[in-house]
Amino acid sequence: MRKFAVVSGFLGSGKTTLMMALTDFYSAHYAGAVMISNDLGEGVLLADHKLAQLGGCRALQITDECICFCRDVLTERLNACYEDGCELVVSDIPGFGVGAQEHVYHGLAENCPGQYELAPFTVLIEPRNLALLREGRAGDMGFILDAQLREADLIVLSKCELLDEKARGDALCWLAARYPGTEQLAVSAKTGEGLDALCRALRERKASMRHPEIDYDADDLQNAMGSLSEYYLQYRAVVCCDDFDGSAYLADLAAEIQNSVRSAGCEVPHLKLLAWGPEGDYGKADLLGADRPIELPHRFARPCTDLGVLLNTSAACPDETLNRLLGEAVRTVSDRYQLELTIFKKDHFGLGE
Ligand SMILES: Nc1nc2c(ncn2[C@@H]2O[C@H](COP(=O)(O)OP(=O)(O)OP(=O)(O)O)[C@@H](O)[C@H]2O)c(=O)[nH]1
Ligand SMILES: [Mg+2]
Repeated sequence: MRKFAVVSGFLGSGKTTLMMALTDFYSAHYAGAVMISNDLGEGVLLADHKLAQLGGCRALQITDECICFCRDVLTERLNACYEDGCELVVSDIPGFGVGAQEHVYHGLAENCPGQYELAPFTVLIEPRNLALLREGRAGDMGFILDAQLREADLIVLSKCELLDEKARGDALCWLAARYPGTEQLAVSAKTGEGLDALCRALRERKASMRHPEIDYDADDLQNAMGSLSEYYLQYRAVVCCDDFDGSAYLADLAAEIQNSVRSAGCEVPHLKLLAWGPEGDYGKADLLGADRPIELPHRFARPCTDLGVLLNTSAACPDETLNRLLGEAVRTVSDRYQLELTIFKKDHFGLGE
């Protein structure tokens, strides 16, 4: 079996965390599975990919291009995975990820007929964004969330442990009525709930190969895309004292960034901070919006003196402003902890420019 699934969904909806849990579960209970992290940025090490590696997952990354537009690279990676004995490959898509049903699924079906079994096109939505969508309070994001869900064969209500049974049932009923022809599942990568049902859906079912009616030139989509900037920073931080708490540093840095982007009137749907020591100990902090609590999904087990750090984000903020704000925040908080920094790679650009 040469199964392939695209996992789409808004920034921060839980795609990477779910793909990690899914590849582990699938490999343990069914057959070999590999995840691909796909994002823009020339020759970079993606935070999502590094996280998957630190978590011990079978993982690959595709950078530089969206998998929508680099079919040769994608098929070369897929073929290598299947030749290596793998049965299922899952990949996310960068940015808002609208259009992969057409570009990736139909592109593969037309150009590589019979080579891959396309699994249901899977779209995640997290409880908070679903509530905003249902209440008509999602603003520009509402168009994107709706367009993503209209591409779906399988809608995954992610982070489902955050909802009680009744709220979960309501959410799934609403999704079923609003997006007819889709299947819905509630899944929590955190607790493992729903993972087996997701594995079975991907293994046993096929993509619908629908042609969703989406106006890719719609002003709402173009405006939202055009307002986004991408920022990437990779550095090494060294500290002389031996009681340095890497997780406290990441949490303080995330808080400093949150304050400065909020003051600048910008929004950061998802900013990832990942740091790791030479022995594989690691910490992660996520900023999921200017007004949401900072998440620390993984903490360092021990103090460390030498760490690699990755900062990746897509933010609704002009490129130069974001570059200045993030640079200042990294300097301010690193000075507070008396860290010596060596920058390895920095990349930033506005998607509308
Ligand atoms: N409570 C809860 N949090 C989760 C769950 N899955 C993911 N998260 C958290 O949600 C945040 C975003 O998760 P990611 O997996 O990085 O989201 P993503 O969709 O890959 O984000 P992008 O790469 O920016 O598009 C992280 O802080 C995760 O720890 C879950 O099942 N439950
Ligand atoms: Mg991700």
